[in-house]
Amino acid sequence: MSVRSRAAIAWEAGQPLEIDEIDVEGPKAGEVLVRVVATGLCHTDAYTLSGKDPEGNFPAILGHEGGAVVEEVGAGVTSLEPGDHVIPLYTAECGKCKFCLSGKTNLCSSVRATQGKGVMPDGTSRFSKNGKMLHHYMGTSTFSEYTVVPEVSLAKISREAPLDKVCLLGCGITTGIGAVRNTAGVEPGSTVAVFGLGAIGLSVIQGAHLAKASRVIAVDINPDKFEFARQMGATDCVNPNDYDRPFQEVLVDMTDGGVDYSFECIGNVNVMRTALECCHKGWGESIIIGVAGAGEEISTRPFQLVTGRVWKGSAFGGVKGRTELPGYVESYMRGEINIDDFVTHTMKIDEINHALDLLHEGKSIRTVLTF
Ligand code: NAD
Ligand code: AHE
Ligand code: ZN
Repeated sequence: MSVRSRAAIAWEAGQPLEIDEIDVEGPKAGEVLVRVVATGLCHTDAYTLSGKDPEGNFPAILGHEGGAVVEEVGAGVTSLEPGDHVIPLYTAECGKCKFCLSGKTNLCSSVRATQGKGVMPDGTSRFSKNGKMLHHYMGTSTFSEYTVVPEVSLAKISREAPLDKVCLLGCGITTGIGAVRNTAGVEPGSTVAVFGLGAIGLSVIQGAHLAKASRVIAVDINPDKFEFARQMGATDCVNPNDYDRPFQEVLVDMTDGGVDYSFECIGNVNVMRTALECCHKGWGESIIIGVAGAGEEISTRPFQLVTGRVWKGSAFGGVKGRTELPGYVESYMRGEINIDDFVTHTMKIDEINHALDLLHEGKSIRTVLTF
């Protein structure tokens, strides 16, 4: 049986989303139908809509930062039941694949190949509009009130947690804090530089502050972001446009030879180079979080690596969603993680194109959309 669902449809790259009703088919074996209560809008949604994502499939239902309630489970689903509160995961956790069993990564291969093609694991879509197939996105598609998600892509969380806040743990906040803890392993007393002060960079700052970094240098070309960065724990705020020499030199001079850790949270390959080269000789590590467009590549002099700097990347902060996300929710409930201040705007899904404008204009950190 199918349900009618209010959704934001991405018909083609570079066009505004259309708000309309779509048809959502019920869950097949191993799948779960959920009602999305709230969803954040992440820069990655805008990136895919722009047409720069090599995995962008159109038409599609975008969205990957949701808080939801289970409506119906498909055959064979044992870990969830109707009424459970969940966060959809774009990084699944099956617990059985080579990746999950490696103990070395949070990446899971169980549904990733079909997820990238915009379909469910059986190769088909549950979404349609007037009989025309619509693609899924990142295995989550939270810009539809009803969405179908593989069981392995749902983290069950406390029913007490406000879904219009903890939805941001579905991407932005977990990604930033997780990158500090899991990918970099920032130690107390470390020096840190954070490039890009959106929800991701600000969450890195929050994570670095919680990890007791001694110095957290926040970098952005939009100085309006600095006040919130300070609130999250930044000790210095710097705008590269205020300098007329290579910015890595500025940071190296500021930090007696370079930072211990840097994080690129923009998706700009030139900034990625700067972020690597501002790291301390011998041990500095640079973590790439930002997502770059199709065909873009990073470069540096290999000597930067020969002399001990390390280049790494981080997906979903290295967090294993089903195992660890419930703990992040509990941490928020205990007041240890700030989510509330990241929600700068709330609106109905009907206004999502306005939310996209605010993100592009640098006027929002996160807009939370409800149905
Ligand atoms: P955002 O648009 O809210 O923030 C980006 C910030 O970068 C803005 O404040 C902007 O002013 C700043 N910026 C832009 N160009 C700059 C430059 N040249 N120098 C300094 N600052 C600059 O985005 P967001 O939602 O925080 O996402 C940030 C990036 O992280 C995006 O590329 C997104 O796709 C990516 N992302 C990756 C993961 C992951 O798991 N790897 C998860 C979420 C988001
Ligand atoms: N599809 C793109 C890459 C997009 C990408 O890197 N996604 C990040 C998450 S961004 C969330 O806001 C990620 O975790 N990737 C790991 C994965 O398995 O997708 C491309 O270049 O093809
Ligand atoms: Zn995201």
